[in-house]
Amino acid sequence: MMKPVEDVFLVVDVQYDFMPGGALAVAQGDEVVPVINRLARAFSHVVLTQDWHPRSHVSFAPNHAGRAPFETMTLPYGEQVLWPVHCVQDTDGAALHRDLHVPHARLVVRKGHHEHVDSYSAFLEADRATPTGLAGYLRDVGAKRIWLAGLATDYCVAWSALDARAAGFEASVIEDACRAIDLNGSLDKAWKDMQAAGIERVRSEDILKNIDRETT
Ligand code: VGL
Ligand code: ZN
Repeated sequence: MMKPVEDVFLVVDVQYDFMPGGALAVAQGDEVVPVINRLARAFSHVVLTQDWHPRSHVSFAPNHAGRAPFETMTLPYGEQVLWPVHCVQDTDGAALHRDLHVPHARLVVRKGHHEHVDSYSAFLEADRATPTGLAGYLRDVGAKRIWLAGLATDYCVAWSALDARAAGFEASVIEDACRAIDLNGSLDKAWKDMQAAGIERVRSEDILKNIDRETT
């Protein structure tokens, strides 16, 4: 058997709807793309995620009469932010950015596909009970530390990092390879929660200083 690769780079939701001009635009979201491309060359094992909702998805504000985007609503599994319609399955907005170049990515995890449950996390849906299968996959391949980047820092990246820790992995978030939505203090809260969970906060140069010399 091949020696397991213990470090896995998890690239979260680098999709057009989260880019400037997209349906749920994250400010400067496009700036993560070249940083992630450089980082990806430092990792032999890369996993991508894609937010991937049916048009009838419970997280979409227009699917609730009288509700507006960015309001919150109580659902059977808890509080849910209502978002603009975004990342609808098989639409251009759900596609990965064409300048994302990670040819060696092994797995794309699509999440948020259940009509009645959202999933910020790449590991566990918002009911906090339904697994995506990613934890099992990562355990199976011998992963120990998950390095995270992408969009958005305070939602899908943070929830994925917290769930990586909860599943028993070490986790490091590469802050300059992420951008945030920052809704009602969500970014501050996300960093506090991540710090409390023992998630490491790093910068891309700390990873790249050892590698770029060899690969560029
Ligand atoms: C995300 C809100 C709704 C994200 C996805 O990728 O952070 N945020 N769906
Ligand atoms: Zn979504």
